[in-house]
Amino acid sequence: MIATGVALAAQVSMTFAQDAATKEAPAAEEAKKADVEVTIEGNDTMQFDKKEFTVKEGQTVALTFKNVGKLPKAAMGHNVVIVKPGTVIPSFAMDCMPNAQTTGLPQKQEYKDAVVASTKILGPGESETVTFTAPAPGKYDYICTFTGHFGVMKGVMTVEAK
Ligand SMILES: [Cu+2]
Repeated sequence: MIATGVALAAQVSMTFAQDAATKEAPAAEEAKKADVEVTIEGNDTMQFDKKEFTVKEGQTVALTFKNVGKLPKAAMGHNVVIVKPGTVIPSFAMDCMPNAQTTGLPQKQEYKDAVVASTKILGPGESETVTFTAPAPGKYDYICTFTGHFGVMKGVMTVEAK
């Protein structure tokens, strides 16, 4: 009787575990739930195909970034990092350089705090979707933080009031 009870308990907890796994929706599902979808491409000539986009405060934004280039990631990796208004871009980008092959994110706390949304550094043919809530109205710069790219790979996200 006791043994049966243990077996039953084990079965129940396994079922719960499966339920939890099913609830973790993949990136594509997340994107569908977003209020707005934005896709940006980066290429081998260090260009974003989209230099500006506009969203509304409070919207859920699914941002997909694709590296459509062919050059190896070590030479021509790209990401998208959106930063708060007032961020000094050259200083911010310099602080990201040590992570140019991985996250592309800054080291210093003040710059970490300035990040609104970011993808990791992507190699050729890779893409990533990140979902975030559009912050307060304003103009938000976005750049690629791969070493030396921020000067040309840049754009502006405009957030309008609701
Ligand atoms: Cu880049």
